[in-house]
Amino acid sequence: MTYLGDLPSPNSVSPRLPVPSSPRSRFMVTMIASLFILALSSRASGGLFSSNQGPIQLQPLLAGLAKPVYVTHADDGSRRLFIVEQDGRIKVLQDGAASPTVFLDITEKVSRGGNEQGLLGLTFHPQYSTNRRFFINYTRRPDGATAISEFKASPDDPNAADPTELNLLTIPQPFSTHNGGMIEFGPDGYLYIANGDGGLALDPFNLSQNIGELLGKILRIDVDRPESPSMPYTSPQDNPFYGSTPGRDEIYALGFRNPWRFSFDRATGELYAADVGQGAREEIDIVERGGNYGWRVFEGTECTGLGPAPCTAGNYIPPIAEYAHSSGRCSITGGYVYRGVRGTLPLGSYVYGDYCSGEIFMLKDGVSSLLLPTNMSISSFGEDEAAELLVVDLDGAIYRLVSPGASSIPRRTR
Ligand SMILES: [Ca+2]
Ligand SMILES: [Ca+2]
Repeated sequence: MTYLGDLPSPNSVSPRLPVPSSPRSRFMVTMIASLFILALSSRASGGLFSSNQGPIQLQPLLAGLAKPVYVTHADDGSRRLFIVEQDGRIKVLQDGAASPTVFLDITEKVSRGGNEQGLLGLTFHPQYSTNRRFFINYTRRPDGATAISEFKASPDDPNAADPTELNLLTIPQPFSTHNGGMIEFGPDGYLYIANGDGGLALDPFNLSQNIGELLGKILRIDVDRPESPSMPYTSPQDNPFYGSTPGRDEIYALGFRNPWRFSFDRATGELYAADVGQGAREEIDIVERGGNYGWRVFEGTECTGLGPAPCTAGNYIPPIAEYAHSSGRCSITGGYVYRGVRGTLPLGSYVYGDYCSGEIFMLKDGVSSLLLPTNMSISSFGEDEAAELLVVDLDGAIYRLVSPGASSIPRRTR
């Protein structure tokens, strides 16, 4: 079965497939939602999407999860996957296993007010296989502040974490929304942290443009060179506001509203951040050290009228791609540049989605195309160790992106 014949006209693209009642039939719908040629008109898409073709499918990997918001791997050769559940659990899935087990449970520490608080991010140290260090980003009880903390895997059991927490950084949050959440090591070995603007509409305190604040920023810290026992990290000296330069030392780039998900291109090292917009524009940024990405002066390339007049675009780095709130689209979920070896997608294409519409998109050579419509609430994408892509449905499931015509699973060589 294909949905090709069921497609509405390009001007009335339905953002979601019909949602069947049972989980099983819902699985079926997403499984069979294979790629088709869909030339979205400029009216429907804001002129940002073109057509694309080639088979791509969702292959169910896990179901029955509780609000999963992320999936990643430890890059330790185990081929395990680690799933983050928003309430405060990390689960580990052995290679080939049917169900995961609990790796860490900090639900009693996690504030879950509103939709956007919770355990939001996880990353493993580049030398995890020898030092067992991993890092999380969560909103803490009781005040909802963002906590960046380090844990270690148990020395006795690689599938259980030692519950001892080392807090690195605490960032007060004025409101419950726009907590960012991503945390990931860059190719430079530093830890990058995404922070939203603190919440409410239109950044009421103008925090994203304030270099004295950590909100509305992407931070970069060095977790291998603690400053002191009470200050377990330092800021790299080439951070833009390091030392006597006015501004917080931890800032790497500024002007973000809610950069929920970012990733590094494994081949080029480029940092792709997807910044969730207010009411008009969703955007993808290539983030450079010291760059100002515009919020709240600009939402995408639109002047908000809130910044210094006139709105001077030259002072800010524009997104490499953006789209309007239309056809049910309202919140971008950043993904990954595909660098796998199975030929699932064109090498170098950036895969992302929209949480509200359920659509999965691909950005290639500056052109965005619709890869796959789904009925998911796409909370995140992820990579396995071999750089194949995963999709996370907040409603409880994780899928692999697969191409039926692509090569079979290669054995990893290390
Ligand atoms: Ca400084
Ligand atoms: Ca921007």
